[in-house]
Amino acid sequence: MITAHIGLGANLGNAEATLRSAAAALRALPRSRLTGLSSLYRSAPIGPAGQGDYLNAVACLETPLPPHELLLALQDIEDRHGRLRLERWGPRTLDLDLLLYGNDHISTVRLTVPHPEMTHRNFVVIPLLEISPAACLPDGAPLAGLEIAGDRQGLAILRSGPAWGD
Ligand code: ROI
Repeated sequence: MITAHIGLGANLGNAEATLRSAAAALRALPRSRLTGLSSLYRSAPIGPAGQGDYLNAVACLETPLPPHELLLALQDIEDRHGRLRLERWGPRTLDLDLLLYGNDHISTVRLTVPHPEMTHRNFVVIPLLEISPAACLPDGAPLAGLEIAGDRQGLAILRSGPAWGD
């Protein structure tokens, strides 16, 4: 089993309903176990202006799936939520990013892990640390030591706690 961290993001349609449904789909992945789900965050958009705020969360998954199989499973969940791939950096119905896959470094045409932008994005690092405070990059650097880990600018908790129950 490997511990994988997955970033969830949405800013089109009913983003909260989409992320709830995506979390349920992650829970249902074969032979895998969802062991952590961060609070649901609202975040200011990074990228082109004019798009709405995002909702973001991070999930922790224990899985035997090899990285490219996990990637296909994530893309399948994106597709089932009507992901439109219109423009790079543009708005999306659902974005599932493989952030960390154990301590692996993966660099292929299809997949780069750790996710190349993750260490610059508070909407990834802060939710990830909420569920995995001791998480490290493959080189051993603790995520908690990153400057972005202390930068909550543009980030707010919309639903706190486990599984967003009310
Ligand atoms: N901005 C925020 N706040 N959250 C995201 O998930 C997100 N995803 C993206 C881009 C367009 C880079 N901006 C984002 O893919």
